Amino acid sequence: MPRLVTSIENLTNNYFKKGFVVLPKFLSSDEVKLMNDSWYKIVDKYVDESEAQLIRNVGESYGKSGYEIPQKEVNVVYDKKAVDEDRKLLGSKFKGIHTIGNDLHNKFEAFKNVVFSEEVKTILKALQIGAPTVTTSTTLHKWPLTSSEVPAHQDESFLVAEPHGHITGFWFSLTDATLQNGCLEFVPMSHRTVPLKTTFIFTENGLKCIGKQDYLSEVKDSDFEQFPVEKGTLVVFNGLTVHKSKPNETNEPRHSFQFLLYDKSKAVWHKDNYVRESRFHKFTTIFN
Ligand SMILES: O=C(O)CCC(=O)C(=O)O
Repeated sequence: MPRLVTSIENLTNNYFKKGFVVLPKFLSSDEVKLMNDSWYKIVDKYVDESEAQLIRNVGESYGKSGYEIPQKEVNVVYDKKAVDEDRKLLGSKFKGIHTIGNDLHNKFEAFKNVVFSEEVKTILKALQIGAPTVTTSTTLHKWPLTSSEVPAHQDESFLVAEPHGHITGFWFSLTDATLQNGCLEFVPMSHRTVPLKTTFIFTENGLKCIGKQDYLSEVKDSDFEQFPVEKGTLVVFNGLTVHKSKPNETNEPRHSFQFLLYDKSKAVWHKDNYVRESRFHKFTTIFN
């Protein structure tokens, strides 16, 4: 069972004031191990060794990019440095994976048990999220040599529910996340101070930028605070909080799991979102 080892007051104060809260020791070592074993088995069973289906940060030459509507039971996005010009994987099918998803919360016990746990429900109630509806759940991996940065962003740019302000992310470290391997970095209070100026919706030509192109140009490097955490830590953050993570500069991989939800009692999911329901991917409301 996950554990909440902080007071509700500390939880809500940090989340509402700073836009995020760090909750150490939320998962036990056994739970972390089950989740790590689970994504490994998922890749082993579902992922084709021959070529990368989806590639992140890709140039025109690959034709396809990570920004396609996922069409498989399990969708894996590779880092660009993990594939050659012909989309062939340069190493094993594990190394160089950026994300595995996007529906782990519905399909695989190790993730389901955490997403629908009583402790997560306690947090959602404390944050007054009336109808928390999970839209996507993925593991994210930073492998040595292939990982690149996750650039500064607000999740609400890519997950659009209107009115804005009703998206929350739950991020779990499945290894220690350190200053050297790409821990999370946040701009404190940015959920209040940095207005959402850009959203991306999905068209037949890929993602279309709505609003300002010079996305987050006013945010400076020095505005970010780094949050190294031990494995098993949960970080809960507001969808408007600006965050990023650097590449992994070590010889060991960094793994994490995250799920993102919107409050269906207060906002409506945009029909042209990149993340959408399909026969492979269902949104699930945690309180029913
Ligand atoms: O795990 C990371 O490094 C970044 C995660 C992130 O940006 C997100 O969950 O929105």
